Amino acid sequence: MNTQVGIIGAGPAGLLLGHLLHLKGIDSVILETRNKEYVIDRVRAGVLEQFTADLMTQMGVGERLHREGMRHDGVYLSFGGKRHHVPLSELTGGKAIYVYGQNEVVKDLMQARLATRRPLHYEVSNVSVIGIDSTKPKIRYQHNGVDHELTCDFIAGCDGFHGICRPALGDAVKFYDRTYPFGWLGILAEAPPSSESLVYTYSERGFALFSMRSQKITRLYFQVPPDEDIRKWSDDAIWEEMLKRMTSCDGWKPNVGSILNKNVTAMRSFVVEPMSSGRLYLAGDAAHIVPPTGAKGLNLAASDVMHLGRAISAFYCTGKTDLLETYSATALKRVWRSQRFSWWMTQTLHRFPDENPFDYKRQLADLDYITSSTAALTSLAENYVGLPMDVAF
Ligand code: RFL
Ligand code: PHB
Repeated sequence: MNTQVGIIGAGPAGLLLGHLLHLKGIDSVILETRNKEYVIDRVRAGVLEQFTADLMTQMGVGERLHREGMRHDGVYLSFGGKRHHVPLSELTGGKAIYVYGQNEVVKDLMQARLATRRPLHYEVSNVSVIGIDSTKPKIRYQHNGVDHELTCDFIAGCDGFHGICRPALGDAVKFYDRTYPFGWLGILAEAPPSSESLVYTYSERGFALFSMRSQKITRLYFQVPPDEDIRKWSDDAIWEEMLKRMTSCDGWKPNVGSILNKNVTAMRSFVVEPMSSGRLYLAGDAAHIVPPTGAKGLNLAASDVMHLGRAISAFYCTGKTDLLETYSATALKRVWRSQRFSWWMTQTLHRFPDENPFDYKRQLADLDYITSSTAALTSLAENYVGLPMDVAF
């Protein structure tokens, strides 16, 4: 079996890349270890940058995003019991964020893939890559109990943080990482959002975040120890803690409702450099992880694949490899900027177990400065909606 681009992983990165290549008439095969329902049901990202929304629109997969997604022109930072509004659009020349679940993004992209009739195989196993330094690298895998070998011109490693592609880069790569001494306990609740904007709260009891998925569903998180056992938290205890952290002096608090889903996510920052070796190119979480505080992970996956799609398409149009050669450096520039922002949001809004009263006061002073300086607020806003980048593929 042959294809032009073998794509490993059918999360947002793999599906977006497959569609970008399709729009350029380039053939691909997408391989995914999980089943379709699992990939759709995973509760993950909720916030798309302006760039990601524009990319989806220009790729022709943004129709439902614009119909059902929620455009947010602002966000709140809450500390010392008070909510402070950050007018994102006013500070960034009209840009915004879009609250649209990763589940919905994935559904739209699966639908688009199906319509192209190009291959997307779920529940594959024993995936491995071989010959990445040759011009015909191969992917070996099993599907429905049968062994397959797929010969490709290029392989895209879109298989997330625990995939097999990053280890296949070999020994010449370098890792940069940091783990955090906390995780997030996240819930989906059947409760109409009580605020039109997201609320990031820094309280003495630790970080909490109010977000949403629709007019009926609220998404909430709070900081817990990294290895917290979710079974320790009854629904009542979760709401009690959520309300203690989030209720502000003006009486604002989230609406309480039945909890549909709850889990704990560990937090880390991670980057591999370079993001490619031979004809294997990584994109998305396979190459980097950001703590979710800045809402950047899926957005970085989107910017990676736009660059990779453009580089591969330039190769087929002109035979030139220059964009492929600079892919890693180009992608990493945005990755590091998003790492910086996500780290900064995380360390500003969380309580650290080893902090002392000085650190707590310093964090409050940081938040006080940000919310009282137009320069600082503008910097926050331009990073949060996504640093400027043109959609070009
Ligand atoms: P994914 O989504 O992990 O998809 C990788 C896919 O590869 C499959 N796979 C394999 N397939 C074939 N062969 C193998 N050997 C394979 N090994 C693995 C996996 O089954 C999977 O389907 O990576 P991708 O596509 O790079 O997408 C990245 C995003 O999923 C991730 O960055 C975001 O979810 C991060 N994130 C957020 N990002 C945002 O931009 N905005 C947000 O608001 C936001 N909030 C979040 C988040 C992540 C969170 N968690 C749970 C980590 C909130 C949370 C709580
Ligand atoms: C979410 O809605 O899941 C969400 C929102 C903002 C974040 C992280 C996650 O920073």
